[in-house]
Amino acid sequence: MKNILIIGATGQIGSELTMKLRSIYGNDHVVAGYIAGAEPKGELAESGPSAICDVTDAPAISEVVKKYGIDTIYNLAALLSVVAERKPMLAWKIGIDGLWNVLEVARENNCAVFTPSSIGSFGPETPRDHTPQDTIQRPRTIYGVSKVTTELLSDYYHNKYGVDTRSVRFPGLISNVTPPGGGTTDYAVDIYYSAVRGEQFTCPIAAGTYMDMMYMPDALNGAVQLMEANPDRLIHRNGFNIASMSFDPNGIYQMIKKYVPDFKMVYDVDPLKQSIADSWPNSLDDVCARQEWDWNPTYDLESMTRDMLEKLALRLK
Ligand code: AKB
Repeated sequence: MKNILIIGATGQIGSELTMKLRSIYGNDHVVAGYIAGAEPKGELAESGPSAICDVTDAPAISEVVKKYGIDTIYNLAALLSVVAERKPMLAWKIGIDGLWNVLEVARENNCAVFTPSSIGSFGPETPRDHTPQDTIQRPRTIYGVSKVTTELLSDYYHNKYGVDTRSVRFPGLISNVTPPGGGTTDYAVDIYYSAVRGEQFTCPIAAGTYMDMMYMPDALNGAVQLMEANPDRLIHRNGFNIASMSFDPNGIYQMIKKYVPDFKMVYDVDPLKQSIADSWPNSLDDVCARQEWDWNPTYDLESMTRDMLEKLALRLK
């Protein structure tokens, strides 16, 4: 049985991933790591162990790993793209100094490590459509620079020290549980809240801007499936392109309108978000993930929209 530590367990991905991992490996085997001020609440707090575990504090990570006999770390601590652009040094401190801490503790304690990369690891010189697995990565954002570094440093620890590092390049993640904070793709979550509340949505991204997106259940399955994958089949490690849908603001708006006919959207483009979105690919080619570890997402825009509207309507009632 695995013993897992999630760093960033109360964030957008962590809050759902912790519960999923507990349902697979047992509640007592999954420790929710959090920072002061972001304590787990409700089911997350009650269903299993939790511990203060700041990614910038190497001794604290080491202590938790030893105390719980951890063999696998999901390192989810990061600032998203827009907020990182406003606080570049903090983004680096959390994303890269933090990653060094995690990788060193993993090396000393023989842990496997999952650290997400992103579509943000690509830049304007990258082929925009069906972006290949191995291609130009010259991002213009600090978020992207830190994600490319994450991939390289994780590969370095695997090649040099044999640490079992693995990662995926997540697209914009859409979930009805914990909202994202400070990402370029957040509009694709916020739009559902407006639709369910009966409010007009003001879109910060221009029509015609395509980005890869994914429903959270597929993203969580991908992370767990990759960490369970047979290492002999892995040609790549950090990080795999994964994809399930690509749309622009009008595409998601029209899909929501099919179920909420009175829904209205206007545009008020945010220059920072737009410039980031313009530097990212339209859609990734995920053939390597499909071949090397059987990646196979289940949601498309329509099935995700039906589920988001249903779940949010129940929660916001
Ligand atoms: C962001 O928009 O910053 C993230 C991402 C695509 O990595 N959701």
